[in-house]
Amino acid sequence: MWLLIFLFVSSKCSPGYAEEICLVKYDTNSTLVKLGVSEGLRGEPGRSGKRGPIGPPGPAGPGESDTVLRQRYDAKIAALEARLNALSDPEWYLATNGFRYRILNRPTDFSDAQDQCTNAGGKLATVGMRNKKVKTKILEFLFTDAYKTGLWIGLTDIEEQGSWVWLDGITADEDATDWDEHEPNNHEGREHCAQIRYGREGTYNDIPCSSELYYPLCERGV
Ligand SMILES: [Ca+2]
Repeated sequence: MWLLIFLFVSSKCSPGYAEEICLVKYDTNSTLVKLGVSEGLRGEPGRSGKRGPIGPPGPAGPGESDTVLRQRYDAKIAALEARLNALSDPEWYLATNGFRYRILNRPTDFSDAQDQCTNAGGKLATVGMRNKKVKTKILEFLFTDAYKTGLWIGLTDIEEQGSWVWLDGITADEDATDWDEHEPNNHEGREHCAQIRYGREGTYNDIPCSSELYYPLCERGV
């Protein structure tokens, strides 16, 4: 009997309610009545919930160190300062050694070249001439073929033949001074002032101080 009931219920309920359990009972006439099922069909998925709170910060990544960042900002600040200085004082070139340089436009002799630089607020170049890297940059920027006869710089052996001294009082070490090949040669015994010739990579030549062909290369502090 129970087996028959089971088979009957299964055959009535199973087609539409494959996953559910049918609830049944007998009525007073011993007829099997289906009451329903314990669960309905599965509904549509509900809407997404609200976004959760922001989580705590993660660990520090492999970024640049403070030192590197500081160097980068220092370099940017220096570049900006240089641009501002150039804008505020466009006649003078600000070199990497912190001094300013300018070639004056009138060729003259050594003595007058000194006076011209003084009148312009500087002196014949000395400090920047002792550093080849600095000198190279200065000449790359300023020494055009408009001055191709050459430039006066602040170096002489006027006081004592063969003893070259910069105008700021520093003795020029012969080995460390950037003389051109075979110079200083004191040609005809008359060459006691130093010049830079055009197209000679910034090297020095001694020349008569009275020559009026050269342009003053002036230098002044910031
Ligand atoms: Ca010479």
